[in-house]
Amino acid sequence: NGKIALVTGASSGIGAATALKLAEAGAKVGIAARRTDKLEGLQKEIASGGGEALVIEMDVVDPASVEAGVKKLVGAYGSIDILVNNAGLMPLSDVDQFKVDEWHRMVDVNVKGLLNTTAAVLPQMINQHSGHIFNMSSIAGRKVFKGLSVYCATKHAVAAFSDGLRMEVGQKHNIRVTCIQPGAVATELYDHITEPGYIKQMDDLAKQMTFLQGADIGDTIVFAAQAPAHVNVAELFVLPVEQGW
Ligand code: NJP
Repeated sequence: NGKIALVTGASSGIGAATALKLAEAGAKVGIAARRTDKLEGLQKEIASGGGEALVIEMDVVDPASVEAGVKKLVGAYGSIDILVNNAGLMPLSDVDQFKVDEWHRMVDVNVKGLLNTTAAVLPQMINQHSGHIFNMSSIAGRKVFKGLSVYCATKHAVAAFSDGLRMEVGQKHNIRVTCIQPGAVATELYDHITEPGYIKQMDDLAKQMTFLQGADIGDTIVFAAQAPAHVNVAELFVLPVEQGW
């Protein structure tokens, strides 16, 4: 309650649902993404529930865009208590299909984008001597799946970076770091797969189990954010029951 949050990739899926949940819990939320029409819709939805959100047009790949977005949020509300590094994409293909552009895009958004927002927000949290950073890794950050080599590499990188970040800023700067590792969540993530074989595989997976909803992840983020100040929920590994492990 009364916290200021920044959620990247807030225009759909997990990010949008998390922004809603944080706003319901009393945070003022900077909602960042490239599709501002979607963000404006979310802003209205949050306002209709009595909450407050600020639309921030942001391409996480572009450090200048990230800097400007963070400046806008701090200018409006004066601080940032929570950063949810959520923007990401997952186009599936096998390595021998050489979709090099897709590999680069995943590295740019899933890894470099997350580093850009972290670099832009961290000085503010260090000044405040408090903060909470949530990094969106994945079940693909613990295990490798066929068709997901590069995606898994990016999500392993996010998990590794989260552990390092926690070591380096946790005690020194009183900043909590939570690595989130969801299983299958029903979002637009699967709409960007271009390989027919993998489109079918994902459709089949959706028939085999009830996927999580974005709101399920949003609830766990609110849970970790509301933990007492001395508690760092370091990892959230959240799966559909039927996905098993
Ligand atoms: O997917 P989707 P999710 N700059 O497609 C944004 C991870 N995850 O909610 O810019 C800024 O609905 C894009 O916004 P826009 C996954 O890896 C998911 O499922 O307007 N933002 C949109 O809001 C990812 O890290 C599952 O196009 C950029 C958002 O990213 C996170 O959850 C399982 C951007 C993507 O929303 C959210 O994905 C798992 C850019 N350059 C992990 N590029 C799952 N769904 O099953 C994209 O383990 N975005």
